[in-house]
Amino acid sequence: MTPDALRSLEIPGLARFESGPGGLTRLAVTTPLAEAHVCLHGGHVTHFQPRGQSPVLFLSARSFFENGRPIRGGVPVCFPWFGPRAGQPDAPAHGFARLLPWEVESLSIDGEHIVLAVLRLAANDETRAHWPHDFVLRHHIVIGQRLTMMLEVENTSREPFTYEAALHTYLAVADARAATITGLENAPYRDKTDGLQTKVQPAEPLRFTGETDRMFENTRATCTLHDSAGARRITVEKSGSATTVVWNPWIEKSAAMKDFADDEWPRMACIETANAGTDAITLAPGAKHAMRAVLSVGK
Ligand code: TA6
Repeated sequence: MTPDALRSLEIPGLARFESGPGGLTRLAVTTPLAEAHVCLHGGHVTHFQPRGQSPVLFLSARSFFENGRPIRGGVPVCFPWFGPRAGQPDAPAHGFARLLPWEVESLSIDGEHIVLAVLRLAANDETRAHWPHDFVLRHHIVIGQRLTMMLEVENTSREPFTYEAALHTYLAVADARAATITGLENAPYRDKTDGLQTKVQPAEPLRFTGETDRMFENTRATCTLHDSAGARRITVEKSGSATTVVWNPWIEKSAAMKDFADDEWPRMACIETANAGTDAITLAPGAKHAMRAVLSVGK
């Protein structure tokens, strides 16, 4: 989109487009309710901070901000596959949606100072080279005291397609070693740190005691991250999502990631809202599917 087209969408004093890290264009929202940044690269929410709170999303100090590379932190949009692509080790992890520039379809504010930005990614020659289907993604981002993200997938092909998707949310915590996650008690999961073996979360909160990478399929529960060291809770409610992924890279994996500082892992925890694995979605021609995550902060 041209700078003039973006400027015409701005809401004076509340929502504007600016050059962010790496010169990537981002929407900067500052209202009485919250601050937020949304990078057009990847349709990527990189910052959300309700008034009176510290930032809710973790963003690595080492993140790349380059076309073609994922941003480390915030809420990466994973589509049309999750994780490594089956049978194609050279394919970009988590799909191509987070690597491409998105358009701004609309930007508005309501009477309660809640901002709605709708970002759009449609199939093009680059995406078709990876994945031979026509689609439109719309990312509805609602910025108020809470952050609501709704990822809508539309099949504009003439044939059905099956996809995986995730809002790969990196939450900011004061110390992951002292944090717990409730909402997943007794739920089965596939343990990515142990050959994707199926295990069951005990009837107790999930704690981080090492690299943690758990894919809870067929779960629609609200999860709450209890950040005891930060004296706050972050709740992730969801709809239209059957998979929840919980991830912390811990020490060794952090050291192996160029876009992640070695000492950052205690300050983040991913609670990802997804449809992946056996929860992959098949869309008929012309059909749409919406997946929503709502982040809220409490004491
Ligand atoms: O969601 C967990 C996960 O699949 C981990 O296995 C780890 O790979 C993480 O995503 C980050 O993936 P990325 O491709 O962004 O480095």
